[in-house]
Amino acid sequence: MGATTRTEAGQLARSGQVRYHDREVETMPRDRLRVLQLERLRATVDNAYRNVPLHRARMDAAGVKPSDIRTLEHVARLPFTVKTDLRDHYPFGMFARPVDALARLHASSGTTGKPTVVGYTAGDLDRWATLMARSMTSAGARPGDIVHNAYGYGLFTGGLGAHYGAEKLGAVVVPMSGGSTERQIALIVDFGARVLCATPSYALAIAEVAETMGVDLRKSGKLAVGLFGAEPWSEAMRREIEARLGLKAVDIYGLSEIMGPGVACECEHQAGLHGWEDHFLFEVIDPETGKPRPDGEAGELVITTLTKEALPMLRYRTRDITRLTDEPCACGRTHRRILRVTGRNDDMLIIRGVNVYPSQIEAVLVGLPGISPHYQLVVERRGSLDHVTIEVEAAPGSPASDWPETAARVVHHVKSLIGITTDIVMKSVGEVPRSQGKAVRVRDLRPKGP
Ligand code: DLL
Repeated sequence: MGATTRTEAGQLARSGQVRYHDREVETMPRDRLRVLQLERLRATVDNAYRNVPLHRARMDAAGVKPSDIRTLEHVARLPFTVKTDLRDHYPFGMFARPVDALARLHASSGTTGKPTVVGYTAGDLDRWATLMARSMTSAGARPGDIVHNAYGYGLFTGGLGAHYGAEKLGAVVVPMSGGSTERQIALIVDFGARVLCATPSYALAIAEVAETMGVDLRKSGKLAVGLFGAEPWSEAMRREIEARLGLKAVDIYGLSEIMGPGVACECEHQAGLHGWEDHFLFEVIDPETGKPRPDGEAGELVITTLTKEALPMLRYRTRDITRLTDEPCACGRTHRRILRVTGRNDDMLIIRGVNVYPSQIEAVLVGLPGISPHYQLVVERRGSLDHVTIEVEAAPGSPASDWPETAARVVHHVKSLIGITTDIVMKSVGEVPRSQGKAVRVRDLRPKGP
């Protein structure tokens, strides 16, 4: 990553080799960006304090008034907000605007209890579309491109988020949603899509189905750029998808509580995701103590919105584990980068004292001979210890007689690279469920509760 100096980055930026959606904002000197952030932070805190009883009560309890936020560092005086706050104030209790002043609602499906509901004013939607257009441009999409959007449409923010971003960019959107994979492939080829938007696991499923249909998407069709996100994925998976689809796979991050997709996105250098700091304030904290961690250290990402009207969020604990870097990027953008989100705090497995994220196991699996990168981890309690079984598919055409040797190789690699002992169950092609959206990577069979 980035041995580029600020001067080199600036020269590149001025040379016109890089395309920006809004060059002035994207390359704004950091001192000016911080002035803008502080002004917007103060307005956001004011909006939250005045209009959201929960934020007012929490700030009063902490003895903080909006006027106490005089520097960006003072953000650390504000109490955190967590996902259960949204559930506890279901459906509209955290909105800073009356519901009839809003233009749209989205919600998470919520496997347990109530869904989390988020709302947007027309202004919020416009800023979201602009940030998605900015993200798409940074990934390499251009006005006039055909954008095949396979993110799910509906309450999930992926579909409509990418849709309006592509329109704002001046691209031509194909609003596919997930599913009907064969039809998706036919349309990608027939319409000449240059940009594919999907979860990485669904992108891989598209590659696989295309191969079984005898369609080589690297040759037929015009795919050049993929914006993949909504779930953790590894560098190894990126290389696999790029090789099989013949495109540049770019990581895009976001969450509905903060906005949706487009909170951060990689540029064409694929070296971490620029967090759009004119609209969000990013912190990384120690998940145990809640104390801020310096740039470069891994921890939980905490985001404060700076321009949201309907749902201002103060120090939202994302549960996502990542690192921040303000090293200059070769593209000339000055917005700090979030390094790949390795996983969520909630998904972290502690196997005999070793902390493991599913994406780390994925990184080992992808590319090993004899298997396909379709997997699920089954976690069980054996006695007082947690145990992981990796269910992974054999590569198409690999004879069952080879499977024991393949499984032994997987066990060995996982042990030597991650340090945990696992069991492997080899599955035949198609046995591991394919995702059309976010893949289910873990089946947790451990007893619930204390
Ligand atoms: O997944 C928004 C989105 C849609 C992002 C399309 C990117 C592309 P939620 O359903 O609210 O929103 O889920 C948010 O998904 O807290 C992360 O745990 C995870 N996530 C999202 N993007 C990434 C990524 C959308 N690029 C949750 N890498 C977040 C790793 C991601 N995890």
